[in-house]
Amino acid sequence: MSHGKSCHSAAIVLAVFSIIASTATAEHAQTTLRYNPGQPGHTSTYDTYINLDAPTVNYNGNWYGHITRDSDDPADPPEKSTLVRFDLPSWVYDSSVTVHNGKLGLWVYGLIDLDTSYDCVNVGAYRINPNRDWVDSQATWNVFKGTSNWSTAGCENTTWDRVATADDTLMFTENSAINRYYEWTVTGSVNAWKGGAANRGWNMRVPSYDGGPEEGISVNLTESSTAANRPKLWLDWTQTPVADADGPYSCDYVGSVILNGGGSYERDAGSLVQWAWDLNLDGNYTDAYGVGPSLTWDYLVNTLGLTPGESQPIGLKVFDDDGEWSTAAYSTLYVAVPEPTTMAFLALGGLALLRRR
Ligand SMILES: [Ca+2]
Ligand SMILES: [Ca+2]
Ligand SMILES: [Ca+2]
Ligand SMILES: [Ca+2]
Repeated sequence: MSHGKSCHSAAIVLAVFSIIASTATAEHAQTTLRYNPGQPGHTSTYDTYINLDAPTVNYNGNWYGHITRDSDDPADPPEKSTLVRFDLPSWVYDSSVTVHNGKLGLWVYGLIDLDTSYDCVNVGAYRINPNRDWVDSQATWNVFKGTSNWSTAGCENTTWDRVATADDTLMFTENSAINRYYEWTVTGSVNAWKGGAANRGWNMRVPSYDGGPEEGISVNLTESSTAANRPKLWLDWTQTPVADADGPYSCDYVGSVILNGGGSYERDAGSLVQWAWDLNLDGNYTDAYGVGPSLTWDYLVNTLGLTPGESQPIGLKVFDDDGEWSTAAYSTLYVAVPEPTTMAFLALGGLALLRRR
């Protein structure tokens, strides 16, 4: 029975495919995109610090920023906060791209009054609200641009200026090493922007500390002459692959046809690991597997139920080493009719042979 044989081989292929798929998902090859000002891949970074003690002064143009607190009362604002934003290229927003991990890196060159074993400050990355289109050369403790005031000075209003909960918070103590990058995990914010919220970057602020005199950290900003020490954003991302079903195809009566998925490709690092075909277009991509499967007329007609004499749509989806499927690509497959056409063709051929004699 050809039916039984076909179903059996399909089941084996499916089992093998399951093993390949789970292995690929575990490896999850990803691409890392790094934004370093002045380095390849960088577009634009904007930053400045703002200062409670000088609420109308804009500090853009300085190579440094401060992130401090000097009030024990958690209801009070911090002393100095640093605003930072990175423009992202348009492809990051494409639905084919998934950002798995985003890290904001700031080069810490100094600790401010962290000099006893009791001293500690927490520094968090708080996403700034979409309606706060702050301008680096204008923002101060009082305004986010021009004469537009923050709802609460210092970008402190958790309804209108920034989110209430940090993407990530790092603790600094007297033992924290300086002259190195510290990285805040900011995947949530990057995905919020991918989801449609306008990107206004982060307010880097101290939500809490051990108390006492002003404490905090000092960081290099975009104006730093050392490009390697400027703010950076690392994104680990994957992109779905692209299927190409090629064709159109034609299968002779009791012959076979070889499909060609070789034009399909992976868009990020890594490779394709499976090609899955839907030949009766019932939405199940389980009719054939592989980049170039060979299919018999008998399988197409008697197992899949394709109608001889018609050109029918077929679909291909490809699966990559990141564990992601492409969207479907389509082509057409013509399956030849059995006897009448074939017999007529043979008869005509025979006639032509006869006439040549
Ligand atoms: Ca700046
Ligand atoms: Ca991929
Ligand atoms: Ca990949
Ligand atoms: Ca199918």
